[in-house]
Amino acid sequence: KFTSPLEWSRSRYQPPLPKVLKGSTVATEGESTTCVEHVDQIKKLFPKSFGKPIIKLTAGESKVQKKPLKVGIVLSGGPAPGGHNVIVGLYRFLKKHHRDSKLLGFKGGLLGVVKNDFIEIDSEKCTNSFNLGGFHMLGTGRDKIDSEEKKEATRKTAVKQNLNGLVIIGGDDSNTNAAVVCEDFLKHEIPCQVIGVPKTIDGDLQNEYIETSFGFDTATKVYSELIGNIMMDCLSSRKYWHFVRLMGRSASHIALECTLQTHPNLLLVGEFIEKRNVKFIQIVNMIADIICKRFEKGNKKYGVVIIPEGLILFIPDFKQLLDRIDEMFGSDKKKKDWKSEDLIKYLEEKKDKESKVLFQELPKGISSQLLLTRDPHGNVDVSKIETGKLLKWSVRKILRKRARNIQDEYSTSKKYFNNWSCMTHFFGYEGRCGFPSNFDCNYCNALGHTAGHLLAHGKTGAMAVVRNLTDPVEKWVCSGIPITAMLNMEKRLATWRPVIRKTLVDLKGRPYKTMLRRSNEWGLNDYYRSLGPIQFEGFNANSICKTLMLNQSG
Ligand code: FBP
Repeated sequence: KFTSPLEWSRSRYQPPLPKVLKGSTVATEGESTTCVEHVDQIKKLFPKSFGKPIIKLTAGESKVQKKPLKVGIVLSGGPAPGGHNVIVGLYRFLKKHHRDSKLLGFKGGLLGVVKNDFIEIDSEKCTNSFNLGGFHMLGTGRDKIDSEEKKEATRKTAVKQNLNGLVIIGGDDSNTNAAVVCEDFLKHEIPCQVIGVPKTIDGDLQNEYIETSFGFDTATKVYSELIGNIMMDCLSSRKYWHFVRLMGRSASHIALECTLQTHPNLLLVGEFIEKRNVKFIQIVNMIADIICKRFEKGNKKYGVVIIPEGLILFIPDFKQLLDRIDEMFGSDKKKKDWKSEDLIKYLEEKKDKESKVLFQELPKGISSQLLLTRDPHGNVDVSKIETGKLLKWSVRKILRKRARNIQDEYSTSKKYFNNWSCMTHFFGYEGRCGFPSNFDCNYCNALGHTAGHLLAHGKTGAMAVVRNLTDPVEKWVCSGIPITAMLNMEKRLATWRPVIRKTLVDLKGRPYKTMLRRSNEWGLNDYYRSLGPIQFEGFNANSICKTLMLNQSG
């Protein structure tokens, strides 16, 4: 059952519950909601669920009938530490609500719901996965319920299983899908409520209602440990630069959090690059400058650069190229195997000389990665694009050019620039299934219970939300927020679709400004910080990521 002593010992950890969730609750309706933007379109697409009020849970005498509930749960999208605790939290709530309640776990993401493929969750499964990483109890997937056939199959599953509720644990795209399924159930009068749960290590599912998504805290702790280890190696061997690319799709939240934790020499922030319209060659020069400065001022041949996974989406020249690729994909939706020659022809047709030159100058490996098809939600598969390697290749070219301009054959700079050594790393999948931190264990357990309370109160189309997360768990506030309140229209694969708006790094926000204030001294000095592994006991066991602390302070 348990593969290591630590798994066994973690499974015994008992997350404290917020006071409000300990007994029976009252669900009060607050102010009604609208959406983030494009009100008319969203209203039209979600006529039944648009504009519902916020639901606040408070402790009190519940008027809810104690009848058994049959609920389905599904994990959707990329794994994030803590997912199992949402399932266990919900299971424990349901059993407490009525001992004949049942929880079905649909397998392999939303496709499991479409195919009516599930397991029944029991107390043994819960004990074996409580406080442990991974999504393997059910598996996950990136399928969407978008076509009429899939919607019909989903309705059939809900009716066949006699489900009172369906809980969808996912990121922005999966929760958008939860809103779509809810609307479809309401339209067809299927008596199955739909509740979403905010998951993603990326940290971009945060907004005026959601303080953070679960998984971000643990994933950034795992990456920070690895970065700290690399930094200590830097200080020891003093001969390599390390380019560390960190997961997080488009937003740079993960990279920013790990920078605040470990103090690398340079962080590239996608959102800044977009705002200032910084071209690719300028980024390369920026990195080369710091490499030269560290060598010339401190004889330092080493350093650490943090690169967000989605950087490429923000670089204006690459953005233009990627938009062209999307346009090309959209021009023939059936074609799957697009080749470099197709793109070059397309760019010639569009008279886009700049994108053509950029594409042709790229190393072969990278250009073919740009042509990989998009995920079912229309997202560029940035985890497969090796931006770190592209930057290493480009920086080396620039440094050699700089070396050629140094006349003195005996110059130490000339020798160093010609022989500059760099290692590239990609930390992504390493962080998605780690042992959840105490914070994520507690948060996910509370989210599971909150989802249960919302279902028991007959609510639908809401996301389970837990707030005041920097306070002691006892004081956390739990509610349900209509998912439609977070929607807007966005262009994906050349088509406008309703989606939850992702929150990118706010360049006026505290986390970014804190990093900016220190960036010069971190650049030239070695103020590296080594965090070590996640701690589950002792004074640091309940530490919370800096992004959340800074966002909530003041
Ligand atoms: P979610 O948004 O579904 O949580 O996924 C996040 C993520 O881990 C991204 O950071 C990454 O770009 C992507 O998943 C990788 O996807 P895949 O698992 O399909 O390779």
